[in-house]
Amino acid sequence: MSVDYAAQILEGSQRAAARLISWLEDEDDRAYEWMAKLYPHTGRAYIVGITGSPGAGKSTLTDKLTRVIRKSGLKVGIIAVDPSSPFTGGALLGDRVRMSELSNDPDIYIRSMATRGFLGGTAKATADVVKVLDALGKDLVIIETVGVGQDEIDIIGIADTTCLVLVPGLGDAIQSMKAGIMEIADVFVVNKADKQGADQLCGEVCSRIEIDAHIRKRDWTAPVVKAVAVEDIGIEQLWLSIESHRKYLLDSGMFYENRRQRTSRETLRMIHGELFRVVREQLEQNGRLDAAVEQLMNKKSDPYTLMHDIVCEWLSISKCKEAS
Ligand SMILES: Nc1nc2c(ncn2[C@@H]2O[C@H](COP(=O)(O)OP(=O)(O)OP(=O)(O)O)[C@@H](O)[C@H]2O)c(=O)[nH]1
Ligand SMILES: [Mg+2]
Repeated sequence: MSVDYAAQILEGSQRAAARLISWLEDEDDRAYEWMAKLYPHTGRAYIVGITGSPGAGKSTLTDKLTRVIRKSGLKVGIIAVDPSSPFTGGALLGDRVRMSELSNDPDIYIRSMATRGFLGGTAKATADVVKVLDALGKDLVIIETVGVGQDEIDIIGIADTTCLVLVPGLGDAIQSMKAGIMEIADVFVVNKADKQGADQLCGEVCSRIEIDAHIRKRDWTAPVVKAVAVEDIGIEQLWLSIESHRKYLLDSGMFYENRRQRTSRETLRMIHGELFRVVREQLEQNGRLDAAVEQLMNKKSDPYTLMHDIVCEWLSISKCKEAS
């Protein structure tokens, strides 16, 4: 008899979850049958994003935060989205947490994911892994990601509460963060507060938040938490801030609204990914892509007309297939 992965995951089998996640990472079609079965059982877990520059202390914070959360009995899933960055000496979250006693706790599940090589996009793969951990019974899923590129910002779009980790001594840290990343933060963490310049950075962040509050009428004012992750300082405060943001979302109705928008984005992203895959496959197989490139290189056509023609051709082909 074949294995019912969905049933096993719903019963809490981490082995079954690991298998399904591997299929998701390999974009193996077998994953989707089980994902479809799990979908009705998802949506329960609260999702926290921890983002920031390479080496800011995200993994250390996640490790310490997880210990605090576990005290309340909540089950935690952790996804470390690793951009395989060569710039930092920071340990992979998986390694860091595995080194600590957290690794013996059966109610914690840790998974690292590389961001390279996903045709369908890292954000989609991450969103799928969140769903698996949710179905596995985790109450809270933490996603650690480096907030540098658009892809990472998309990943953070998956979180209910996004924590942005800043550190003193990186020059004008706020200015250098990619535009848009300040806006998505619900909680700011000034980590490595044992280093010089922490107070100044807190001040800068606070005034930025104040200016922002004037521009965009938001009911939630992002708190700024000062932390020294390696010394376990500020972690309880961080957890309280996350909890109060959660309460704000629930009380204001934003929790539902945000998730509705996320579901809409995810659906569009999936349709986009699948359409692109199918069209591309066909264009490559029937030689149409090569022919188009040839025309463009010889200036026999232009990309605007060609794009229009290809889409129209493709639509009529699918119409014909539908009719036959
Ligand atoms: N002084 C000081 N060092 C810290 C603090 N928090 C973390 N570190 C150190 O900073 C380094 C990077 O920490 P990580 O937790 O791996 O940082 P990260 O943001 O996860 O790094 P990447 O995942 O590589 O981007 C490690 O050597 C930590 O021990 C802190 O509060 N103060
Ligand atoms: Mg890390």
